[in-house]
Amino acid sequence: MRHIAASILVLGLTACATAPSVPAIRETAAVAQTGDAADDPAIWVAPQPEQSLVIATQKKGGLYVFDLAGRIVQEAPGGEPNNVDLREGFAWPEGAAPIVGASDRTDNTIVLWRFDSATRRLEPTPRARIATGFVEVYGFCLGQIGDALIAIATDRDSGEVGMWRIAPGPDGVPAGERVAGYTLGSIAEGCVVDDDHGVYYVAQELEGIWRVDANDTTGAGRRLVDRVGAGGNLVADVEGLSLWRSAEGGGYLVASVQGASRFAVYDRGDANAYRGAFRIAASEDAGADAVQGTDGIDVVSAPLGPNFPRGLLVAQDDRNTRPSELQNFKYLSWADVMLALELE
Ligand SMILES: [Ca+2]
Ligand SMILES: [Ca+2]
Ligand SMILES: [Ca+2]
Repeated sequence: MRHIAASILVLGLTACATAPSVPAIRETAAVAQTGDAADDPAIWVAPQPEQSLVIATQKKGGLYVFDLAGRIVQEAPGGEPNNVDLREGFAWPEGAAPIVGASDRTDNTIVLWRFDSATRRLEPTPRARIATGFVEVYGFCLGQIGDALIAIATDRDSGEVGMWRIAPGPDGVPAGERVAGYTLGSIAEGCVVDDDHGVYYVAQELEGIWRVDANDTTGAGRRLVDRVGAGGNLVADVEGLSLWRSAEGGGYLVASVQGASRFAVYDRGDANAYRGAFRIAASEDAGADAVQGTDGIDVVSAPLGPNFPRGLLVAQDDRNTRPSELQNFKYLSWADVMLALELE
């Protein structure tokens, strides 16, 4: 959601004066749909890291799969998948393999696909659709809490948050049982599950970032990590959330701050201390333009070859320029973020 309120713009410009810029490494191919169409990425880390892939939504018509060079290696048209996430090791009838999920606005379901690690292909036909009961399903993320695979989805207007436990049904088809739900009261989208800490984060776009215990079925114990406006470091809209995970539960929470075209970074630990914010500049070879008005993001800490020695961050770019093209995603080296924000 985009608000062009003068006060927000002024706030954003003031606040981002202090945010250092980190150059993109490259950009993906553009999506084939006009307007605001690219939305949210999920990174699949391959056993051979340089073969890793980025699965991303084109929210008017399907999924794209990009390689680390930014080339389209697969398209899976269908539906209106808004946010996407994945987890390894789902018990498919054929054996353990990654599960990919998305929030589909055509029928307000959680849609689930099998990903084949061996062929590096997403099975284009979904294996299951789980009805959310929402008026308009919006945000989506997956998590593994102990033995339980969980899916979290949000409703666009009410900010309702629902949690489903996902498990293979008797026929091997993934089935979902709703296990928690509550309403934030206004638009909420981005979310991410911290499997190791047993919590998840959800972005209420106009308010801030909430941290919620995965066992808190009513959301009553949720804590505001950071807020929009006075007393906070955020500017509306707060969009995608992701985690850069290091050993023993360390690392960082990253938030896409659309209203200021910047990314806020917090410690992943219990206190979620604010570590600063950065912007994404054009790549040094000028092959990729800077990021404006960012939406969904994903980040991994696994080394993915010489360009991404401390991991990869993928960010949607609202305006893909130089040359002027339809929307796409930018790739960033997390090592450059660590340098810019003096992390570790
Ligand atoms: Ca979005
Ligand atoms: Ca741009
Ligand atoms: Ca470009």
